[in-house]
Amino acid sequence: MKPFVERRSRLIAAMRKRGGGVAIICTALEARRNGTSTYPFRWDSNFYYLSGFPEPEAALAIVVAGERVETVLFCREKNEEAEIWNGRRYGTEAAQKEFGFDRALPITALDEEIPNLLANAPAIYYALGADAGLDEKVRLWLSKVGAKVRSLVGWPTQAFDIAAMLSEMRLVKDRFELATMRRTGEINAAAHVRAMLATRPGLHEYEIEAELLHEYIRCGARSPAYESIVAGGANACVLHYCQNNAVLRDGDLLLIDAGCELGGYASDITRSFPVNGHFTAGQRELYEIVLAAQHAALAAIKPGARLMDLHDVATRVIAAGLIEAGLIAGELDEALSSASYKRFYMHRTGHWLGMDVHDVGSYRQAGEESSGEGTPSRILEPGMVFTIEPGIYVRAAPDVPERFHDIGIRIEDDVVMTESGYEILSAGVPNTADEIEALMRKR
Ligand SMILES: [Mn+2]
Repeated sequence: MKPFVERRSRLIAAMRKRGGGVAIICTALEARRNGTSTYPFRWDSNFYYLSGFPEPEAALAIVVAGERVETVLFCREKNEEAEIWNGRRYGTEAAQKEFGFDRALPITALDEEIPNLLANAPAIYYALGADAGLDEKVRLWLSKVGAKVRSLVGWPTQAFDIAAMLSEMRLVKDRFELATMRRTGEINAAAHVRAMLATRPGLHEYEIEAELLHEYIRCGARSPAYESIVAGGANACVLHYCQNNAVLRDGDLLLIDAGCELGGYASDITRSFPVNGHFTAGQRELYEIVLAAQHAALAAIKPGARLMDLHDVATRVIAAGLIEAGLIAGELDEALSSASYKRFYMHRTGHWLGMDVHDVGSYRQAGEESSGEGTPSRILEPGMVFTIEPGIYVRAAPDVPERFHDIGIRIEDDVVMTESGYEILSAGVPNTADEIEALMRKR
């Protein structure tokens, strides 16, 4: 309960700075899969970040009026019949106590109660434009307040985007979040090791995917954080490949980009390794470039560095490597300014990581104007978690040496910025070519 109460206090302080008002945060809707089946329920990240409340059909209201603060949870009521069929519910009474809210009300009272809370409030805080259903609800709630205006009830004249406010909070992880993310990273690393040990020619990509899922679930991370990419050979050159149904071939590389979710936090690791346990000369040549790019990006992490600096140094190493390998022509500076390397390295080197795999948080440094050289990138601060994932993707083509055909390599690790440097959350899985071959010899 403690981290959630702490986060609510920080949000309350931020609302007070803006003159107070009422914040409304709803959890996710259950999504129908087909027939009478639903997708496994996953709460809304912002709602869970503030409440810790795991059930569907719930919302949170926070009222800040001067010194007065009230937190109200709306949730499902106890219902014996429903609980016999679909499982236990907290109900309002237990939820209020266990999750530390001032009040808990039935979710069925939401449309009636929110207008009462909004009456005389100077501002409303919600995720502006994020969901058509919520936008319509807000319109409805406000119109109900408006109907009372003749009886001298004031209505909110300002709206603040609570998603933007929470993004900034969520970008810097607290110690509870970091503890969870360390464990998520450990489990994911173990799963990638398991996948390497299980790989051999003739298996299907999905058989390796099953190894990942086995390890995740066995360790209590009940769901992948995103669709796993298990891509052999040329499939690795499809950045978001997820069919995972091809047969693994002797002599090919296998690229796995997969992560589990634990306690609402994502891990995100990519490894590229030989199906038969031995890199070919061409594979190793490109692998060493990508690894050097990752090391260069890691070395660039220091107080005052910007996220984009890591991309710039990684890109420099990759472009130089591509020239050396004969994949692109010309001088390094020319390759960088013309972006000719983008034929083989077309994505960014990293993204924020947290409750969402591509986590919230602005990539721009607030208060700095664009210099014309592009937008000033975010300065790294302790507690920010991000991935470093350079790659090289070479599809077969007449102008490409055959030893590089259909090779896709990405090396991705998860990093948290600390006061003195950084900590790698995904260190439990080998990432040099020699370490990978050594591990795979144990098969
Ligand atoms: Mn990633």
